[in-house]
Amino acid sequence: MAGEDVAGLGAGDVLIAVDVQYDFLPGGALAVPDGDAVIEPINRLAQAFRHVVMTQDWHPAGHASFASSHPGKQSFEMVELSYGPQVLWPDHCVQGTLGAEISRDLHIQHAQLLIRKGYNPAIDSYSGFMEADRRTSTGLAGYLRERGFRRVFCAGLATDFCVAWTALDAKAAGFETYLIQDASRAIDTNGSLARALHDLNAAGVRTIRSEQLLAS
Ligand code: VGL
Ligand code: ZN
Repeated sequence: MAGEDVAGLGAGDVLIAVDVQYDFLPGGALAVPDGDAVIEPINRLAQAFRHVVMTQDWHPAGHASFASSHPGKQSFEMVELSYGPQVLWPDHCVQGTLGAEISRDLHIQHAQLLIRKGYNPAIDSYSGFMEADRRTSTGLAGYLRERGFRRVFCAGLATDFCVAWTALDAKAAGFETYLIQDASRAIDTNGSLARALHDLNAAGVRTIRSEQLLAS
């Protein structure tokens, strides 16, 4: 279904390409099913945006979100950390490793800012705006506000974690916010995708498709 058109893109709009990194792509440490399917649509979308920002999951070795940091625990289990429940992940996006690099197949030479997140050893950060303690800011909201953007469009990996949390925080920061579904792919563990879509909808983040932005 085409869906309704979203009013034409302009100077007040920014695309956030979330975590298109080798560890989330096929063969990576935390490969998102069909993850490489986001690359072509994001490349196409990026050409329609004057302004593009990227995020990069960027963990120190031994990060608190890694199952390997919790003896006896397995990936995708939950633990309780100081700030609340945390899903445990395979080691991924370790600073300086190939898996942490943004895919070279992403062609967005005009990207203007790269926000790294998850670098605090004890706190995860799915969102590009706010760490999982829900207090520590990355500075992204202030940056986008100072740039004068009004609408934020999110796409990338993974729909149900970093893309959703980034979109929810963009909306909470006062931006009109969209999640571009065909340019995103989900991990979908323990009902996480359904929950994320529910939360996005409840928060007033609009889920759209690339066609609604791109002239056919
Ligand atoms: C992500 C799990 C752990 C993501 C990052 O980019 O969605 N998911 N770290
Ligand atoms: Zn991570």
